[in-house]
Order: sequence, then C-alpha cells, then structure tokens
Amino acid sequence: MRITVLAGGVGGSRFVGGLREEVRRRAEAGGEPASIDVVVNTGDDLWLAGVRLMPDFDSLLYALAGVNDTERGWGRAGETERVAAELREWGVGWPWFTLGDLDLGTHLARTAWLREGLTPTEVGERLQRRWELGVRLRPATDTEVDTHVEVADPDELDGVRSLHFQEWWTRYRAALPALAFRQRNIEHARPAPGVVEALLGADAVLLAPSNPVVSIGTILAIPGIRETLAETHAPVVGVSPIIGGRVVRGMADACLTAIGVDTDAAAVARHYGSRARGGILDGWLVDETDAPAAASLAEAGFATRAVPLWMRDLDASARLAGDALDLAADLATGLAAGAAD
Ligand code: FO1
Repeated sequence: MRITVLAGGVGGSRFVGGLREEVRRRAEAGGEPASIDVVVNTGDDLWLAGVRLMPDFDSLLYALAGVNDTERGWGRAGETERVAAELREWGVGWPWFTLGDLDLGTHLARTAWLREGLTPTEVGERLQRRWELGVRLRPATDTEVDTHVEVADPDELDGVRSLHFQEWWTRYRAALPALAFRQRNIEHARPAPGVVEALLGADAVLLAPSNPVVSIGTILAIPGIRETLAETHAPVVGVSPIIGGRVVRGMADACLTAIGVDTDAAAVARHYGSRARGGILDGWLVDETDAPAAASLAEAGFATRAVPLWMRDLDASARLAGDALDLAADLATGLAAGAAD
C-alpha cells in the first residue's frame, strides 16, 4: 500500500510521525505493509547568511530522526548558538532568527551540495540518508518559490511592503495584517521529480493538519499539483488544522483571515473544496467538538468524520493517522462516499 502526504513543518511532523507509527503497528498486526511519501512545503525556504534554509523539510527531517528540539518545535535538540552570536556581532543574517550550530551543519551541507549542482530533491535524498526515517521526504518543487507577505506600510510608495514569510512569522509573529501572500516565481515552478508519480501511484493521499494557506496552500499553488490531485484514483482525505474555532498551533488564523476564510474546520474544508465539485477533498476529519459541522459538510460532498484531533502524544497521533487511513479505505470501497459517519 502506498500513502502520500502533503505536509508543512511542525503540524506535519507530528502527523507524519503518527502515520509512521500506525503503519508500523498495522504491519506488525499482520496488516498490509505501507510506504509513505511526504510532499513537503518549500514556501518557507530562504537564503540567510549565505546558506539555504528549508525549515519545513528540516522540521520533518529532525522530528522523524528523533533529533529535534521538541520544546521550540524547530531546530535541533541539544543545540548551541556560538556561531549565531558571532553572526550577530558581524551583523550577518537576522538577529531575531537563530541559526544554531548543529542546524548550521545542515544548512552548510545543503548549500555545499547545491553549489555542486545538486537539486533540492537530490540534497534532500542525501540529508535523509543519514537516518532511517521510514518515510521518503520530497520537496514539493525544486524551484525556489519563497513566500512573501505583503503588509501595509504608509512609508512605501504604493503603501505596501513585501516581507519574506520568515520575517513576518518570526520577527513580527504574524501580527502585521497580511494583505496578500505571494510565492515568487511559482508560475514557473513544477512539481519536483517523483511528486506527481507519488500522488498518482498512491492508494491514499492525506493532507496533514498544516497551515492551509502558507503550507498546504503553497504546495497546491505549484502548477500541476491540483490537476494531479483531481486525476489520482486515490481518495484524498484532509485533517482539520482547526479545533473548535481555534488553530491547534502556529498562527494559521492570521493567514486564514488574510485570505478571507473563517478560522473554522468547515470553512477550511470548503476552502480546499470537495473533489465532487472541482476541489481536492473526498474526506475531511474534524474534532469531536466540531461534529455538528459534519452533516452540512456531507451535503457539500465531503465525507466527514468527527474524531479526536489533538495529537498530544505519539499514541494520539497514530490513532488520528489510523482514522484518516480508515476514511480513505472506506471511500475507496464506496462505504463512505459523501456519507457522514
Ligand atoms: N522560528 C522562530 O520563531 N524563531 C527562530 O529564530 C527560528 C529559527 C529557525 C531556524 C531554522 C529553521 O529551519 C527554522 C527556524 N524557525 C524559527 C522556525 C520556522 O520559522 C518554522 O519552522 C516555519 O518556517 C514556520 O512554519
């Protein structure tokens, strides 16, 4: 069985970790073994201090390798910041954006390989070869499509200033109202090698509970991705990143507001659209607190189930991943076509 997941960084890491655990448990219990491909958002990526950062890829890499800083939710465990202190003294990089010493090892290796002519996909293969992740991480595209955020600025000529997403996110904590999100160059981007094949060849495509705008949204904006999701025979099942009207973590509400979508489990599903009506979703998982939304979503063509969405630990994440796989399986056998359970 082949499972392909669209994911961002932090929410994606927990969900993919749970999926890996659930697939292992089902195989151990005599179930069908499954492979997992993860199509990773590259819109958060940036050049900083002369090195190429790929934050969502690195969050998944470190979390699945078990070397991530679980407190901060990004970067490496046991990190030190001697080089970062020197960079601040030299005025290189961003003083509000910490490049830890171990993390810099990753960025230097990546940048060295990129300068040798490797693509981000080939660099990703080399990075994940160091640990047995049990899944295959795939940058969504090999084209640089860094997300920029347009904010109001009276000092600017047209009253708009464009910030790199990472500055908006880490320096301003998404507190500056975003007028628009722009992925530079995305019209020229193409899915990275292996991504279309991973979506067409999947038995289930899952959308992790990542930021619907700047993570999942950026992947969907790559020309060819939406068309491939419309074409795949695999059921497409998403997990709501919103529970009871509140984001689970991160600042997805600031992003949703910016594009006029309510911070609500049903609104996000409608934003993605049901495949029956030209969107991408066949199924949608909401938290039990949002069960009342299930009936209206079913009428709109989303096979909706209310299950515990909080990924408080590996067991909860594994159960959630299992619920997503079960909904996909029921959709594949016609047991859940549009029906609300
Ligand atoms: N997030 C912060 O809030 N502050 C930081 O200083 C910071 C540094 C950093 C360095 C490397 C990296 O890969 C990620 C880093 N992040 C930091 C997290 C980053 O903003 C997030 O991983 C995502 O890009 C947001 O979805």
